Amino acid sequence: MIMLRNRFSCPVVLMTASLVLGMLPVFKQGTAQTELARPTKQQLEWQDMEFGVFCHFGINTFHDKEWSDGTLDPATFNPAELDAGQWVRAARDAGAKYFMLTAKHHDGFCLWPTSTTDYSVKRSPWRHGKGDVVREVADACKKYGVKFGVYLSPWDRHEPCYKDKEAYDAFYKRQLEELLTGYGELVEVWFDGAGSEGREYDWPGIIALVRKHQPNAMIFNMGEPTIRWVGNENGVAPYPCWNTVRKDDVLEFSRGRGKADGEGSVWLPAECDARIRRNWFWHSDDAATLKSVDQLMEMYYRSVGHGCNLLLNVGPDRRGLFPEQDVAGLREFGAEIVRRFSRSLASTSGEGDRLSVSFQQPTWVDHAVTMEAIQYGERVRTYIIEAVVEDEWKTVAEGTAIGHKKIDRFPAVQTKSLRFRCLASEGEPQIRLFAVLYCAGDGGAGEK
Ligand code: FUL
Repeated sequence: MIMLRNRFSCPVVLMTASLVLGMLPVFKQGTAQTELARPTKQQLEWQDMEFGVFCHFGINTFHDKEWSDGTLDPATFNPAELDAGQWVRAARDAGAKYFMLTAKHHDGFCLWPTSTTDYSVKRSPWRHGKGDVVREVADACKKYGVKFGVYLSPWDRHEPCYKDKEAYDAFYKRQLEELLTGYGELVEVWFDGAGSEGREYDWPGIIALVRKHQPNAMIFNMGEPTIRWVGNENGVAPYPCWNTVRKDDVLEFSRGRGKADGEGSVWLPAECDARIRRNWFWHSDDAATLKSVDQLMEMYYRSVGHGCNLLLNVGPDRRGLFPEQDVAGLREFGAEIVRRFSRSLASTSGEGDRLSVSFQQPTWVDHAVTMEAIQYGERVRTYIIEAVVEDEWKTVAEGTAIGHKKIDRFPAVQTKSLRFRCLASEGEPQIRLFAVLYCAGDGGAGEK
């Protein structure tokens, strides 16, 4: 360990081979003077998870469909080998910290034995009509230490009362309440806007239920959201992807509009949803579309690496299992994240606009991971990362937003010193982590 001082006389500890993932330094500086928007404790915890697995499963799985109209026969739902443990283990082994299940998609078919409709697992041959997929996934998540959340489509193409706004609002809230009260702690509730264009639901009533039964759950994108949709389904966040939005914009993100500019008063971090294959639900003919580890890593750089959460979908097949090749793909992806990011060459943290790390010997470096202590707001507005090359400071990366995390990759340099310099900020920068790494093998070409 080497002790240094930055220009604010904060002691800086250099930990060789310290962990970037997992063992983050706890940052304890508490001198915020500005009135920037700040995350809640729940948002902070949610952002720290970074990576989750989305799971689209239901009646569509048995018909090679993405959207069905609510008329498919429940008798066709029969995932005879269903093993939720296999799904959740695959997610956990890839490093996912949360698991989101489609309890009901737009077709209205419920994966739990709801009392609200018989268009559910109750009328299927699976486990003789006595099964509950939501329960099995919730239990598996508990067993494997992965947080659990549900997707409940507001748009319902089966339910006859859908055309009667009041009746359907009451119906939907009963469904939601069953999920909110029956399956332990939920990390997130996904309200999908698709199909609901122009339709108003009883959002005050819906949100009140979430707050009452699951006060810690994140609310995705509708009603009174606490997290927002990133605006595409490719697992890619634009850069910069600021965490704050203006009050008037909070509901615009579900309409594919909305602008996050760093000046807003509402903390509303983004989640990037994406598919490991071409489709959300499993299809018999799309195995060849499984994304490669390189494609998934690109996604990772542009989601987690831009300070957002990545929610990567895997669809269980008709057996009720994640297909073996998807499990292998997830495993490879997780292993590559660990290979590139689990060990930094040097790292530091602290307050102020300059942080440095040094080596005794010239060392190859091609990545930097920088995190703000966002409990104090998103302060950094412009920064550069420099390395000493041939006795001169040379800029190797530059950016605007950092927020929860920014991953910078750059052509490898051999250097004895690197520094982070904040060129513009709102208040004093509070840096939770500045780590440098050598990941050779990623192409080393910097952000494409
Ligand atoms: C969209 C839906 O229409 C897709 O089927 C999928 O569920 C995706 C996550 O959200 O809005």
